[in-house]
Amino acid sequence: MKLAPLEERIYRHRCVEGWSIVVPWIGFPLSTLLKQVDPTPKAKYVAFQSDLDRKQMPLATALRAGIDFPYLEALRLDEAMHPLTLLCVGLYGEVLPNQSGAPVRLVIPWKYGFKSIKSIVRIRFTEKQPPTTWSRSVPSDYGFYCNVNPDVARHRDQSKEQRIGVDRGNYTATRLFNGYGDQVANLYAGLDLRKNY
Ligand SMILES: Nc1nc2c(c(=O)[nH]1)N[C@H]1C(S)=C(S)[C@@H](COP(=O)(O)O)O[C@H]1N2
Ligand SMILES: [Mo]
Repeated sequence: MKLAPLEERIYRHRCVEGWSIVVPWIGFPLSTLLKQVDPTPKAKYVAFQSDLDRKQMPLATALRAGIDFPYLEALRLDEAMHPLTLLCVGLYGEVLPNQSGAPVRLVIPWKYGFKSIKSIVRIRFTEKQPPTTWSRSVPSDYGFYCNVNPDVARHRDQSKEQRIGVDRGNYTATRLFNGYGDQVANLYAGLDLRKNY
């Protein structure tokens, strides 16, 4: 937390299950941390791992939860360095509570919520695309990128969403890149977003 001044960032959060919310997060750009490390040119991706404490988390098994643990996520290096990608330590003016991902989590507002990995204990640079929990578990639904995209259905239609506490049974149209396209679309120039979902 001493690396940079803490900022409040008000972002839309879109879960792949069809709900959305606006959250005032607190943190600083992930790039601030990554720039301290000076990776070699071989570093193409950044891999993240969540805490797994079997004593405190006895139900964190593939049998009980349907996914493998520890929870893993990853970004391409340019996505990780993007100024919108937040290393987050708080929300609503408070320190992150455990269930929201204490002590530190990611917030990547143009991707489905599950990319915003919570309770990070390990960050690595890699040369090859790292495995991620959901793409390993259900590859037909979850690719590596998982950018919010109303035109690519997954286990459910993704063209609309319910804003918690606002839509009350109605729906709001989902926007490509969760509405952050003017800032991030250039990261994916030339990439077929249907194939690279
Ligand atoms: N370690 C870990 N990170 C995680 C998850 C998880 O199960 N474990 N769930 C993801 C999903 S599906 C979403 S929508 C967001 C939810 O963040 P919240 O709990 O702050 O609402 O966290 C993401 N990060
Ligand atoms: Mo989610």
